[in-house]
Amino acid sequence: MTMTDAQVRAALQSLPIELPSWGFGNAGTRFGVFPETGAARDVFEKIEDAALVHRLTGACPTIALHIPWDLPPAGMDWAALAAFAQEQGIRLGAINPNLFQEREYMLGSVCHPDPAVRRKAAAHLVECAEIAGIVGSQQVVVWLADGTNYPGQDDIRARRGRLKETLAEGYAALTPGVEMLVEYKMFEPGFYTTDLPDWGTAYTICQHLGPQAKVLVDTGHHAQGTNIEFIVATLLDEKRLGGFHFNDRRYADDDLIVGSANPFQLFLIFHELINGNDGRSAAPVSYMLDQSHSIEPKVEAMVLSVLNVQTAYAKALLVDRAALAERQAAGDVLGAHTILRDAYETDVRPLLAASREELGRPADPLCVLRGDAAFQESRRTREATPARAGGGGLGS
Ligand code: AFD
Ligand code: MN
Ligand code: MN
Repeated sequence: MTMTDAQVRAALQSLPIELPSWGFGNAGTRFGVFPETGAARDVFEKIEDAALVHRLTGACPTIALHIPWDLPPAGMDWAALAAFAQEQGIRLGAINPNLFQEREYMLGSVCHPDPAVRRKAAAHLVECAEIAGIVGSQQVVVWLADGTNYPGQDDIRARRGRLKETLAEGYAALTPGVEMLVEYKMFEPGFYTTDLPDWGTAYTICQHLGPQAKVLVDTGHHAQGTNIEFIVATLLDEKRLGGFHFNDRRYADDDLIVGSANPFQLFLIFHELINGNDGRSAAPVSYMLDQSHSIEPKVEAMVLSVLNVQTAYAKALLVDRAALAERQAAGDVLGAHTILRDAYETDVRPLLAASREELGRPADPLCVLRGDAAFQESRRTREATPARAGGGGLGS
């Protein structure tokens, strides 16, 4: 017995997918930036582009901000920027501190051997917690570039002690109900150690911090071949899964369009999110994109990413869970496996199109965007006009 199309559409329409402000700007790779005509240049244009993706898909009501890249310009307060976002039809989402770009952070931020640098990092975490409280964000997402490049460079356990102590200062500043999502990453820019390299270290740090701390799973942050859906099931079981930064990868943290390289893994992740919840919808955690589009048209890449997430989710909703449980209990290895495969092989595009039309959105948002002369004109107009002030630093 599987869910009806109407039930699947309702579940799809209840899965908000947060967009990353930094995915709309010209970021590129460490080998160069290939600027896109009309790409967002300031926080206002990032909000405008995210709102366009939401209008086209009906699935993206919030935009994650990166501080200081997305600070309101001088003279504008957070309430005014939040109001600008509301006028565009979306809201401000997760707040992402930047503890990796300033000169002082060369040897780390919260784990740095110099207490003065740790104090600077702690102050930034507190600032971001306060911003989240002001704009009504539900999450502060902490990713650290902290690590070392050589054996002996620093004391591994001492760094862990600094990590706990300094993160706790940011955690203490959280508004009740706001979560600190602790994001791990196997390596980069640290190539000998990373102070938060895997789900286990992130989980234990969350235990030290408290109940408002949960683990953020970035799908590009694992060793080749890691069973990410197993990590998801485990963290769900421990009630410490905070959410996702979705992207896809071939080799490392490639930040490619989610579902573009390994759509089956994305389906299996959603299968565990449904299995670990009520069997009829994915667990209520944060679903965010975290991608960097260096050669892809940015708005189009975001729309395709949203569609890929929804495709995987719709297929996972179609798994016949009763039959699966029965085959599993019977030890029918391939019978159980085939039930998952059947759901995965289902063409859900008609169902997704119907869901979008039910929301008054285009059945094929990519086709609409590609053919939208007004959108292309808006890119040229942007190019011909000065950016509004706002934000600062690389990636802004
Ligand atoms: C980089 C990091 C990490 C972080 C993101 C936004 O690898 O994924 O979440 O920047 O700060 O991709
Ligand atoms: Mn991330
Ligand atoms: Mn990353």
